[in-house]
Amino acid sequence: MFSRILIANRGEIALRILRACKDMGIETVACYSEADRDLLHLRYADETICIGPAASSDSYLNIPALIAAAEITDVEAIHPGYGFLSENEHFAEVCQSCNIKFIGPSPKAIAQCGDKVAAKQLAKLSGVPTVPGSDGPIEDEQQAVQIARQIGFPVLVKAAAGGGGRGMRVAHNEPSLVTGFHAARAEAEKAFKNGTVYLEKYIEKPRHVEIQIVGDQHGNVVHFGERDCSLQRRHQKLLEESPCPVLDPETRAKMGEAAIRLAKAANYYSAGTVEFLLDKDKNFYFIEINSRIQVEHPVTEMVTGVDLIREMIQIANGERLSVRQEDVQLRGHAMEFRINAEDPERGFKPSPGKIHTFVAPAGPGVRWDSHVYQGYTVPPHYDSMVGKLIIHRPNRKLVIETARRALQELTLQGITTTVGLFLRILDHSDFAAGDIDTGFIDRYFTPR
Ligand code: MV4
Repeated sequence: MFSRILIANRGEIALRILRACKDMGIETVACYSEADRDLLHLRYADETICIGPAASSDSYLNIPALIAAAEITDVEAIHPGYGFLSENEHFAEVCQSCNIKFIGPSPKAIAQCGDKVAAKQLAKLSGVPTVPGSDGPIEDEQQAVQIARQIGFPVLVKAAAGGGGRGMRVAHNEPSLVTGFHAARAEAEKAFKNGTVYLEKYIEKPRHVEIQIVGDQHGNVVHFGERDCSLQRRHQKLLEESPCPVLDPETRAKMGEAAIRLAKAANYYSAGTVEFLLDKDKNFYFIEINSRIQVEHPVTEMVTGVDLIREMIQIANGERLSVRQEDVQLRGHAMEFRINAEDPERGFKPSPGKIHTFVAPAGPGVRWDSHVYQGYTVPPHYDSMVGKLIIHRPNRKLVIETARRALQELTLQGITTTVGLFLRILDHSDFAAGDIDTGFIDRYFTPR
């Protein structure tokens, strides 16, 4: 096993990775920006090293600084966490060429997942259902209109390099498609330096259901069930749960097998997520594949009992998956609440600042993944998530009860958070019934 790992991230995920390393007897090196000297995991790490100024581009995204830190501290591997460089094929390649193990998939698999047109083509080849649309990039507006006539409106123009909903345009008729095609292409070119777009039939009010997979370097791939991530606002997930409240065992098995076929076709190893849209008639369609550990991985850990970060580390070291598919059992129900330093009453405006009073929630069925402590100041430079509350109970109704209690226990004074919003969501009858889709938050919880 590795004797020393560099954690190339910050906040709760850096602490989560450190905890897995400690459990495994692996030494840790924590790197930090000048704005992050007070991060909790720095206190637990075997060594710490500053990698640059506050701006992410100068620190957590600075490949030469990270490689220098890895060389100076003599680590054997780097865990990238999520965000930052986690899905950067170039970084994975640089690590490889410097003889440092990148704890994630191969550079080639990262590249294939990052190109949504390529990923969709591979899905189709693997017999995974995809959304009807253009089989490849759209070159001009005439082609867009021609395909839209075949599949019927509404349609969605999507960026091949897309993420976070950028470079996406819905069109309900031909004039809006022509406008949307050019707008999506310009936005994608600006955001990703890649203006490639493709077209899909627009699925209305879908649920976002994703399958967690893990593969090893010996060709084995296992799925760990699904997460329903339909509760989002502007492509930011707020709450995730497993299992999906409306998924039957047959559809789950079909989605899991589809995800595994795709992962095998991509020679995928490490943790990954295959995203699907689920329509009102329970049809599922592949949309994209994420080649990283995700924020919401704990809900899967709770229902399966598998430590996904530990699996990633073992697999990067060349070991086999610790479980076979038949060993994976889904037990009970789990939900994750993303606690953000944001004000839902003011358009989710970030609310950084000092946490002068802090009490963590605890008790049966409660997991609190967070780097904050009393006296900690949330810096303004990064993501506003201050913690994840994960509830695991025998069924969904009990999860909702325990979540209400834990959210009431959680005390974070000095900053404004999304805690109050979650208490209102838990009291909504549609949410209680599991009747949610990607438009739920905008319909009921966006002021005015
Ligand atoms: C879609 C869709 C409807 N039809 N594709 C949004 C971001 C990207 N991951 C894919 N997204 C969507 N793709 C088709 N063909 C609706 C969305 C979508 C969405 C998906 C998941 C969660 C929230 C969403 C909010 C708006 C749109």
